[in-house]
Amino acid sequence: MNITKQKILSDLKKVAMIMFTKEFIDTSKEDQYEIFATVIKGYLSENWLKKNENYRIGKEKQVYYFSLEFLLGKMMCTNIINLGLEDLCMEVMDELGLDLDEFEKYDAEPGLGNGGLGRLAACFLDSMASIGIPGHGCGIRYDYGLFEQKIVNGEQIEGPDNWLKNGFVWETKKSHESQRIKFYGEITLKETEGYLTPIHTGYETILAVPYDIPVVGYNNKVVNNLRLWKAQIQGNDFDFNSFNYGTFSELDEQKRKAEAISKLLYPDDATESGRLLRLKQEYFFVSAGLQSIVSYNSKKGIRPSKFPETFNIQINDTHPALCIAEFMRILIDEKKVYWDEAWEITKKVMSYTNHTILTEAMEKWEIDKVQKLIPRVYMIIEEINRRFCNKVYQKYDDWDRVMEVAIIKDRVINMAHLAIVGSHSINGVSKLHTEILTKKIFKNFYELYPERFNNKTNGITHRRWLLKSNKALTTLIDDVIGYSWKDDPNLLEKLAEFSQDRSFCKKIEGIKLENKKKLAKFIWEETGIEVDVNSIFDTHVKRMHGYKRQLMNILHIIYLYREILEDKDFTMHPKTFIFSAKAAPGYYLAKRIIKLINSVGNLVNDDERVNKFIRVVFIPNYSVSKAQIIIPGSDLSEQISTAGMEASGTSNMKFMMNGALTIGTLDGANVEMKEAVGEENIFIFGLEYKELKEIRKKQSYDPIKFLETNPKLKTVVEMLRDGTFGGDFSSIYSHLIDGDRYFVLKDFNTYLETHRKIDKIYRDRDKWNSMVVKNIAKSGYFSSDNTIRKYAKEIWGIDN
Ligand code: 26Y
Repeated sequence: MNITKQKILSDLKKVAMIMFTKEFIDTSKEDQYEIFATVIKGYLSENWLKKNENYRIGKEKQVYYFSLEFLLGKMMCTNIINLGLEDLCMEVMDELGLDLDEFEKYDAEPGLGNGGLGRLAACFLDSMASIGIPGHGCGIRYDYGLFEQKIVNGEQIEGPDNWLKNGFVWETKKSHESQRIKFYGEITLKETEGYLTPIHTGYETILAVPYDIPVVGYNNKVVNNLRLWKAQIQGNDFDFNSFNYGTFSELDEQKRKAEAISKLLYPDDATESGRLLRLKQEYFFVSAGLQSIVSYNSKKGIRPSKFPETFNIQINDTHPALCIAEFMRILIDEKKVYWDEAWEITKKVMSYTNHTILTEAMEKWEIDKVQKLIPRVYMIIEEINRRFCNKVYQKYDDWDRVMEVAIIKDRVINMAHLAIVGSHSINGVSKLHTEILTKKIFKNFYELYPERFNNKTNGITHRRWLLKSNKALTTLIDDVIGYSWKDDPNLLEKLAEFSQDRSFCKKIEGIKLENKKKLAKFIWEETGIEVDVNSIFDTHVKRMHGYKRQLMNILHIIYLYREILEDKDFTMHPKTFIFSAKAAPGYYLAKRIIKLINSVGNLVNDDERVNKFIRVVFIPNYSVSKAQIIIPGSDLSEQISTAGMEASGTSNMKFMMNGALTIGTLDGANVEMKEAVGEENIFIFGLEYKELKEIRKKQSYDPIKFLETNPKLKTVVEMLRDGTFGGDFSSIYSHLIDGDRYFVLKDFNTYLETHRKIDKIYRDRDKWNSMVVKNIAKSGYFSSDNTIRKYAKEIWGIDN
């Protein structure tokens, strides 16, 4: 299809007529957005259909990325960029006197994820399409995404994220491909023709209705699919024959119950609460996805034995780990495959990615719940466990060892164990994280199956995080090294030779300043706080969690506050501390830290003696679209997690790509960032994983004793309970004193020193700029295209 300016203009006219029986220019802004987005959707649909047809022929091996979360962010602009229509759309907008940025405000934002894991899934979809791998997402179409955060009196208040309220242009409902999901009931086994056939009675059926979202590849005509399932009552239309008020209200109740499954995203990112509705969600989308994949392949005449050559399923953390058992159920019960063969097929098809080592985030389900909700699947899990335990026993002749790896123990199913036993590949998301998995968390499994474990360091898509969110930088890079880096971000390396080129560095500095101005304006609009664009924008954005140590950052700010007030000769380059973070609604400490940040902010920002040096802002309701403004406008990226606790981190890579320098611990992918840029171009501090391990082993960390030798820090900590900040922060105080597993105080001094060093270097702007350029140059390594190529080659057996 040849798309020209004229064509777009005439399509806008046509679609306006069809949708609103009006001339385009006579419609409202919101309607104009909808018309425009619909026209764009029309342009990608041809390739979407074509790609689907290609897939139907069964030529290429398919990948299905199963994830409970896809944190997509707005899609209009990235679709335009990937379709190669950016310049043309700009021209059209100019001609019509309109503004794309204004249109973008109306673009719904699917925030269907908590944080890193969900955003990674979205980056992976973009990369799979862009490098031409037939990879599709499978998830849930939540009516409500991650809660909307309001800050009232400095505290987080959660509200619903009704992202679908004005509809979602990019999705297409595919009712005819709905699947039936069975919950509850009883199983009896009957032997017929040599098979043990389970008879399932008394079950409830929920209908899973798919909504497809196109995933557009970059300039390559590929459009993959993200399929999100919505839960509905079966036979959505009421049966009017049996209509009477009694059954009507019963039906109403049933409808409400059924739809509850896809009603909302659970807002916990690291504490597993074992809620039944979440288990329902997990089985719901796993079963819907697998049934549709299998029925589709069966229709094409592909036998189960060929499944491993036809498709792979990547399990995003354990949330979809029921895939293992559900796939076995389909193979054995529906496709009549014998257990042993089914098991081999399952292992070849499935692979599992682990995203966290925090014990409280490890999914465990009580067998009573699972047995009741999905009785047949439970039987299969039990059988998988029985066979596996027997094998391990044969190998070690030691039941203690067996119990260490058992899938079921103490009447609880360990989902990670199920995922490992049923997969041919288990990967961590950074070098350090994978090392911790093999040496510690899954040590016993690593001994059993060393060949299954591998590392795949995370990545980010430069299309959203640079092309879309930092146009000025994109254009400058084009001018200096040409365009090819857009297809191959590794070529950003070419920028390294300009790191000593003063005029280039000044241009980089100028772009940063412009982005800081945009961010300053945004901060003003969001918070009413005025910030100085010549100050260092020091940014800490991510979920609020103890291990991410926002607390260390705010303690540092309190420390500076005191120094400024007490030391007449105090001086520093002014700094603006920027925070944005949502806390899980039930995570008390995290919520208190939000309150503390806001309270300290009030004190600091209102005090003229202090605010000439430092200011503190908390931007409410962090989201992908906000990150796209905050990250390009930042100078310094805070990646200060307790070593060993952040599996990878991905915002660290986004900041790097946008020319912010990193202050960070040797944790997650920071380790590899340091390797890539060299230790002189990143500010690394703090205790290392192995050192912390020693301290834990010897139990040699005593915060109270530690504070005795650090009087200044002690005063800062005391301020948490002396009323300085208005509220009661004694819970934070107690947390720090009672053995704090995140070692905030222990790392404080080196953190402070590192900030001092940063202050010095920033004053030598040429040096700073040159470090920035080196970071941008090395950031291509962290492109998710690289990551996905490795998944494809080493896990999915696809050579691209
Ligand atoms: C079980 C449930 C409560 C749960 C829900 C969400 C548990 C964990 C999560 C999310 C985990 C997560 O986002 N992990 C992050 O994954 C990123 C992508 O791999 C990593 O970069 C990041 O370090 C890790 O914390």
